[in-house]
Amino acid sequence: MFSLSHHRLTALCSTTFLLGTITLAAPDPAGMDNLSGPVCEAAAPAVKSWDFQKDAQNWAFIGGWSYSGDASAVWDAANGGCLKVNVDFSDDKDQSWSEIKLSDGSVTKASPIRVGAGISQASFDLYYDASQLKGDAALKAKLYASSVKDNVVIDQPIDDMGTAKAKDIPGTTWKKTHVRVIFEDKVTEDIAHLELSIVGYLTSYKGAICIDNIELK
Ligand SMILES: [Ca+2]
Repeated sequence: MFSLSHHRLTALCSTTFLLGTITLAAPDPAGMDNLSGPVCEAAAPAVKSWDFQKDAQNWAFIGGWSYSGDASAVWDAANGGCLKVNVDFSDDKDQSWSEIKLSDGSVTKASPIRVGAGISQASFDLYYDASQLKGDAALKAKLYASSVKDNVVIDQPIDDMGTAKAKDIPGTTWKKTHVRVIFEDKVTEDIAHLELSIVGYLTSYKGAICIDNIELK
């Protein structure tokens, strides 16, 4: 069930909910909540999302770790608007963790991400040129966040970007993968700083990658 796309899962939730209302002999609100709750968890609304429809939404390259190339993050009209990250791992192709840090500069202590009931997962779409990932080379990622209380509330490496199941972009060497990670600990403190890092693993990838539909929920 968890390999279904978001839309399929949403549809499944509606169906299950309807079946529940039909088959319950004596429906009571509490029982129906129990039926719909766990199944529909993945369809819960995002606490915060970025769809890059019109601009880069304050995301920018803020620095690297074991990364010696240049990088930039700019808005691009492709894919209904996305964040295009120009990377150059060519001098770091022997590194197993070469990191490009991206951050939404509008997230600060003065204007934090209000987590409400909490954040327990993150997801985003990644578009990349598969012809540049040969042999052992891979792209990985990391999510990092600190709270308004100066605690590190997310420090989550993402080793598997789902590239084995990535979809081809017809007529190109590009692929798209949907990355989703569930945190071990729910984030319950408002976020004052958020980073999404793109990590090169034994890769000399040089050029663009695109990120879209970042979601925290
Ligand atoms: Ca978009």
